[in-house]
Amino acid sequence: MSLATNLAIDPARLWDTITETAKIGATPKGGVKRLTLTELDAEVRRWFIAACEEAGATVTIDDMGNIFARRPGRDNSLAPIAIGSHLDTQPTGGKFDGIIGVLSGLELLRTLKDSGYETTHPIEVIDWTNEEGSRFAPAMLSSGVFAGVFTKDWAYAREDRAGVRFGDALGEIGFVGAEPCGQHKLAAHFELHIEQGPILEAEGKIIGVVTGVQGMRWYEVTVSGNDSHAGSTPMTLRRDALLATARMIEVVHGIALEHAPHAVGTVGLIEARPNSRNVIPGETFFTVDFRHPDDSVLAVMEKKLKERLAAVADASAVTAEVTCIWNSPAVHFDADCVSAVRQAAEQGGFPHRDIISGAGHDSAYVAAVAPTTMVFVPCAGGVSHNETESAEPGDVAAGANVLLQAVLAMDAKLAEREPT
Ligand code: HGY
Ligand code: MN
Ligand code: MN
Repeated sequence: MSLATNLAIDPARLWDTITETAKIGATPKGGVKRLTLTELDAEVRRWFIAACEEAGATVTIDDMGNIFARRPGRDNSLAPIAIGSHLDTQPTGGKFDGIIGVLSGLELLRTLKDSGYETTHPIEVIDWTNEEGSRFAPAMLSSGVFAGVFTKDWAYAREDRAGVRFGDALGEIGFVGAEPCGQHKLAAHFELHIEQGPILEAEGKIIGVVTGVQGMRWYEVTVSGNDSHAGSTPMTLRRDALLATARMIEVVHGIALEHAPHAVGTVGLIEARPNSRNVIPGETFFTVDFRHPDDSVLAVMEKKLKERLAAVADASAVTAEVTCIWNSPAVHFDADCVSAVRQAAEQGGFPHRDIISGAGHDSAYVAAVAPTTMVFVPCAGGVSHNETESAEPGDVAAGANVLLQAVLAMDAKLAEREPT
C-alpha cells in the first residue's frame, strides 16, 4: 500500500466541524437557516477562512465572493486540484447540504498537514457563493460566473424578493474579492455531497459515483387579473389571479407526470397580491422548477407549459407572463475523475453505484472549465432541503475518505501527463 492509500481523514474531527458550523444559523427544529450573503453567511465564511488558515492554507477571494483556500504542492506552477461546494443553505435547510462538501475539503487540508504528505498539485478548497439560488435566483450563480455561463454584471443585478441586488449584498458582508471571477484555473474539481434522494439508502449503498447532473429549467410566472371586493363582486364577473394560479399549478404537476418517471416539476414560491382576506387577488407571482436528464424532453415540457398556461389564462379571464430565467443543461462528468472515485470506493470496500444527480450543484458548472465529478453519500429517507436532513457519521467519513483517495489518485494521474 502506498503512503497515499494509507492516508485517512479523522472522522471525529470532521463530524465536529459539521456540528460546530451548524450552530451558525441553527433553527429550533434542528436545521440551519443561513441564506446567502446574510450576516450568518458572513459568519460561517469567516469561520471557514480562519480554520483553513490554521490548517496552513492561504486564502483568496474573487469578485463573486468565492473563497479559495490553497495548500501548496510540490509544483506550484500547476493549477490546483479543487474540492468545492457551498456553505449557504435553504430557509429550512439542513446541516449537510453543501456543508459536508466544504468541510470535507477542510478535513483533507488538515489530514495532509498532519501527515506531511505533499501532493504534486496545489490543493484548493472552495466555498462557492449562492449555490442554493433561494434568495438570489438562479442557483449556482457564482460557479456559473466562474464557468462563463453568466456575466458578473448580470449576477450583480439579480435581486431578491425584497429588491436587494446581489452585488450590494455581497458588498454589505465585505466579500467582494480582488480577483476577477473565472481567472482562477483548476486542474480538476471534486465535490462530496449528500444524495438528497432515496436511491443509495434504498439500495444499501454508501457511495454514489456521480456520472452527471440532470437538466434544470426555472420559470417565473406573473398572473394578472383584477383586485375587487370579495363580498360584492358576483362570481361571474371575477378575474381571480389566485384561482387561475391554482389551476396552473395543477398544469405544472400534470406535465411532470406525463414525462414520468424521470421528470419532476415543482411550484415552490408563490406570492398573491394584495394578499388581503377580503380582496379578490388581482395578481400572483410564482416559480416553476422543471428537471429531466434529457434536455430534449425539457424542451417539450417547456412548450407544453407555455401553451397550457396561456389556455388556463384565457379560460380564467386573466393574463399570464411566463419567463424562463434559468436553463442549466444536463451535464456528464469527466471519465477520469469518475473512475478515480469509483476506484477509491472499491479500494475502500464501500458498496457503491453510479448515479445521476437529481439536484443541481456547483460541479455542474465547474465541469465546463475543469475535469469534475462528485461523490454522494446517503441521507436519511433521501430527505433534504428540510430541517430534519440527516446523514450517518460513518457514511460522511466514508465519503470524505473516497474524496481524499480520488483527489490523490487524480494528482498522480495528472502529474504523469504534465511535462516535468
Ligand atoms: O436546486 C438545486 O438542486 C440545488 O439545491 N441548488
Ligand atoms: Mn447543495
Ligand atoms: Mn440545496
